[in-house]
Amino acid sequence: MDKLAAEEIYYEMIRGRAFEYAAKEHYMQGDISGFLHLDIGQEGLSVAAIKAFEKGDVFSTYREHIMAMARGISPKAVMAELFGKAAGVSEGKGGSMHLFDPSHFFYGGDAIVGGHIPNAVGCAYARKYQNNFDGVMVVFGDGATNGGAFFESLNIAAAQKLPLLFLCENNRYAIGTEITRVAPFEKQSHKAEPYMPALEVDGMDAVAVYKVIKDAQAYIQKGHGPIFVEAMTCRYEGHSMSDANRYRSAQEMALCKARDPIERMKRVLTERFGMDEDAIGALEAKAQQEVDEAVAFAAQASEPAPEALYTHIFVEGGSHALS
Ligand SMILES: Cc1ncc(C[n+]2csc(CCOP(=O)(O)OP(=O)(O)O)c2C)c(N)n1
Ligand SMILES: [Mg+2]
Repeated sequence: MDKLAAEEIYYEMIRGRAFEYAAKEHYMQGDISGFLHLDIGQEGLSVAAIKAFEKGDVFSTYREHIMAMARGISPKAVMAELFGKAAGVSEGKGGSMHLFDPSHFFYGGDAIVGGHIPNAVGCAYARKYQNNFDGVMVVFGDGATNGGAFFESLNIAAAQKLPLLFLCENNRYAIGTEITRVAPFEKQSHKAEPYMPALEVDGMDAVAVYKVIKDAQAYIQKGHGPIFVEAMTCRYEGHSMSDANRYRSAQEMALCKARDPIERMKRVLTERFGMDEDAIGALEAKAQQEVDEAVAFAAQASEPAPEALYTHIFVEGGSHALS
């Protein structure tokens, strides 16, 4: 990774964390309703994976604000979506879990755990049919790997040699359920091993994530078929805003935070690329300003018009094949 990429990734990580704290605050103030799942602690994984997967299509879970922004969707459009405003990326009708923008080849956000994995398989099938091997990346949690759709997807992706990158964000919890209570092993990559190459990476290390995803995309682009990457990570907050996070001890949380991805990336910038504290401070100020502007934008934006209730329900005219 060169200095430019490292700086960009660090910037988007700190902007992501500031964004998530702002979303939390505005949720508590009642500006945001519905569900809200924060990605604090997992920023390095979200940003580096998306930046590394340069071309191609992305399908994600509901913990996707930072990934959507890393794909190029503006913080204003994401925050406005959280506020339920018409200027939101899904026109205010999707909310936090359904950030959807085909112009950025970013197809959500899905509220159904693992429900988006078969959708990504379908997209990968279409891309192969179109002779396009940039690939599809599908991001899901450790909990999602216990569902039937996940295994069916591994099977068909391998049988059809589809250009599909499975990225498992293993934060060891599905809401309050610790992974070994519902799976026979900690590493979910074991489930993929019979079907395809399965790699592991430290999800708290953005530089390592960037490299492994670049390599995985190169593998797909050669037409070898699917590949699986498991990134071990840690979320700092509760599962969603209604989870007080009481099932993890203070000691477990301290161990998590000792691996903080932002502090780690900051050390890459200072020690490897010689950036000084002033330059880093300027990035932090800029990130906070961008988030403040996104909140101000979302707060003053208009609600969707009542007629919007009747659109985006059925396919309206024309072909909706992937472009
Ligand atoms: C099919 C389905 N079952 C259950 C739920 C309720 N639910 C929402 S999130 C979640 C946990 C998923 O955990 P994981 O896949 O590890 O993702 P994480 O939240 O840790 O990122 C559950 C069980 C759901 N949304 N969909
Ligand atoms: Mg999980």
